[in-house]
Amino acid sequence: MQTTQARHEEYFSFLRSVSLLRELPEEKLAKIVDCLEVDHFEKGEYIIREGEEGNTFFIIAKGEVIVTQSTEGFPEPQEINTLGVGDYFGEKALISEDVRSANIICNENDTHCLVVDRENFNQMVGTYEELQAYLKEYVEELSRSDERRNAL
Ligand code: WNU
Repeated sequence: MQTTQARHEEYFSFLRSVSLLRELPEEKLAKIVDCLEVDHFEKGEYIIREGEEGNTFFIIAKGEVIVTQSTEGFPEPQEINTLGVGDYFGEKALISEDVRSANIICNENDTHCLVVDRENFNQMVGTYEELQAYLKEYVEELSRSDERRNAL
């Protein structure tokens, strides 16, 4: 069995490699490792459904997901993005204080996501102005691209 210490080190160095978190001070990153949960998904499983309330932020540690969204003029949600290891999602509902704006569907068996709840996300982002500004800007950009493709 893997020790807690080994698990901690593994996720710590992984989170260091996530571009969004690269600049976070060591103690912050260590705190995130302490409070994150790991969720496993199989291909076809919905990790997030658009329109639902959401209180969690995800970082992909293994596998792949696709992003789909309901769009005017199409009977089925349209595929708009693919995310892999080191990518993250779910920040928009937390930052815009809105419901989930897209579906996230697991696209590979045994996909692992690191999950951070709202409280810890706010602690991670809130005390770090650059990160907050970056994410805010990004989320606004997502809203603009939603409008361009006539998301419902
Ligand atoms: C998109 N429009 C919308 C993605 C992930 C992170 C970044 C792109 Cl920084 P949520 C659904 C999630 C949403 C985003 C993610 O889906 N998403 C998008 C789009 O074009 N959402 N509205 N592309 S992948 C992605 C940039 O994370 O957060 O909580 O749940 O609304």
